[in-house]
Amino acid sequence: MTTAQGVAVADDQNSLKVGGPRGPVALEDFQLREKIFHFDHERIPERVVHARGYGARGYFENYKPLTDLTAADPFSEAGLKTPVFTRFSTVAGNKGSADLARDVRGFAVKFYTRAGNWDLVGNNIPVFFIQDAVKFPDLIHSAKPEPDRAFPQAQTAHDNFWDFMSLMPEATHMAMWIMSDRAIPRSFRFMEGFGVHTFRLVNAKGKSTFVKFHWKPKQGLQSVVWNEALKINGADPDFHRRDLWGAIEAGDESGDYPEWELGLQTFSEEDADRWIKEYGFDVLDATKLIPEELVPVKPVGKMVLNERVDNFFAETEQVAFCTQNVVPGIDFTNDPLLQGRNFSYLDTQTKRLGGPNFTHIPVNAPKCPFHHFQQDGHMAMHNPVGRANYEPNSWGPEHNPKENPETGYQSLPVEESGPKVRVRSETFADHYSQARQFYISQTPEEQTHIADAFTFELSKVQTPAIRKRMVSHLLNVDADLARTVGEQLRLEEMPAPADAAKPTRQDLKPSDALSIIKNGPASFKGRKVGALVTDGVDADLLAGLMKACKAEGAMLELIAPHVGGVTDSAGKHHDADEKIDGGPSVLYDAVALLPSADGAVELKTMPPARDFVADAFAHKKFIAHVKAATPLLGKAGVVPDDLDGGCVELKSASDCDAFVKQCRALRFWDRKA
Ligand code: HDE
Repeated sequence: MTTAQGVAVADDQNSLKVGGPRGPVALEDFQLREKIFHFDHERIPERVVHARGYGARGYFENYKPLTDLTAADPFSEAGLKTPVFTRFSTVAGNKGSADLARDVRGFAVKFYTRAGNWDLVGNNIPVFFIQDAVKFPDLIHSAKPEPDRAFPQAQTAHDNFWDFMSLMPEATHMAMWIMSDRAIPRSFRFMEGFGVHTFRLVNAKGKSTFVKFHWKPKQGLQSVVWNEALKINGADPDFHRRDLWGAIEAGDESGDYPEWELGLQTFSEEDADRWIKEYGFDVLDATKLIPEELVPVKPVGKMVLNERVDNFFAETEQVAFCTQNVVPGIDFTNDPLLQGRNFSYLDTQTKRLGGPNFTHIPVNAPKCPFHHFQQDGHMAMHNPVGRANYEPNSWGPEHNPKENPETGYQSLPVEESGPKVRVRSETFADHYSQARQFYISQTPEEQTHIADAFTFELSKVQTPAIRKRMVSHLLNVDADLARTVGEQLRLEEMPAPADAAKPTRQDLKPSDALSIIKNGPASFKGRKVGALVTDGVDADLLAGLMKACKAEGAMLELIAPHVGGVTDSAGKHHDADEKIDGGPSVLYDAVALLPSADGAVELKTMPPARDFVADAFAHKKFIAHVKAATPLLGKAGVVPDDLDGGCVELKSASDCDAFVKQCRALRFWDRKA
């Protein structure tokens, strides 16, 4: 061990004292002062939004050359692998907030291409709250803790947020998404990502095509239910980061890493103009999406996250994404939200990372060669060599970078004309039709979750007029939804529908792509079964369940009364992954109750064991159980009459396969819980 100056340290346990071991500490103790000084400066400002995040390294693998569409390097060759760094995040909470907040998730990918860094800074929801960047500070102020009281943390369930939302009709479509289960994903691995804005792809000939970017998780979509989210936040506030870390760690053994396919919706300016007339949405309006039924999403490559970071701060905290980091072949559109973002990211990073040289930090530096005359500033790591530091100059050729019109970035020469105005486009005026389309695309179960989420959030709102105003917008989305929420809030009277600039279209067809349940996984791969075990657990059954999980690519964890583990019926010892109060069933996708007869009697007396069972049942999880678990089920309020098709009795090891296959449906939604 040395000091930061490289001087070897002889004693790192004691400070330097004058007059013997009980004397005052000497100012001269440079070793102590340096250590404490550095510690005092460990924190940097957290991101003003998306503060809580988790990142990993990986690669993007391109399927086929897309040179017809774009000159962008990652799409230039079949099989080309471009290194990436991806950071997932929540938006509103601070750095230490819990992972299962009801919130949008950030989905930001930095591609280290051979032509420079390209950042696709997206979210897990394809639309946004607002249409113009000028409203972003208002939106975020309203969502963050209220300024006088500094609560609630990482929650939108408060007056300020719903006050703002109910005064901004354009936010209604997004309100539907954040009140859906999209805002409480089971894992980063099981959620989609979207570039949100319309971008441009530009080919080598300068031909531009509009594009929307989509990430689709290879293992299907999955969310938790709200009551689970509330409990997960207590049991494991790091649920999502632990999940990603664990999944990549498990991949090191199995070779199966978290994967997403990148898909493109491509379309022409003529298509875009036509849709304004036909469907009433403008592709420059970030509160709208393009239904996949209208423009299918074409898969073009896949992203694999296969490396955990070596140091969270160095990479995940210091990574700086920016929408204006584009490479030749990718260009912007006039989406006013995107234009505002192009300013914001660089600006905020200069403050957060302490100066203009944050591109020198390894996670932010391009992996391709780079040469420029930017110099000096705080913490300059790449310093120019030689005499030339301006252009044009007559030095060189060494250390003297020159511009290159052939390979250099060319902005698309888009023609713009007309007056300079501070107005909102008429084509952005339909605020409800796609909100309705989203709602009618959900399964009945998902519609119930949306109504319950609105009810929960608006029940935390203390001002009745705000609750009512929000319901007035829902009346423009769907009368049944508005009525259900109104009744669940016990509104004294239903408000009139909010004034609408454009009437809600009733002719937009449901889109299956918008539902999570309709886009679940084909297998139970990557999911987790929690088995509640005690001494005397049936050895054959346990082995059978382990085998069935392994065959499916699922994980099995053992939860026991003591962390020291259990001894099975054949006398074999098994370590426990969790002690019962540290491993509630909300942390698992399905559960197995495998106590011995004596064990069930012991578990019956333990509140966490009763909660384990009662929650699994209420959250409509698949439950495998042995006969001996009947008294425990009963104590948790699940009597024999309640046992439905989602509760599977394991009589022998051969039943385990069928149980794990059944779990592919993820939940037994028909349960009357
Ligand atoms: Fe961001 N956003 N944003 N945003 N955003 C930031 O940049 C901003 C928006 C998104 O993991 C900040 O480096 C404005 C949409 C992600 O490091 C800041 C507007 C989408 C991340 C900022 C938006 C996003 C950020 C804060 C409206 C989805 C986290 C720290 C015009 C397409 C990136 C930082 C990471 C972060 C500004 C709207 C995604 C302040 C002004 C829409 C994933 O610059």
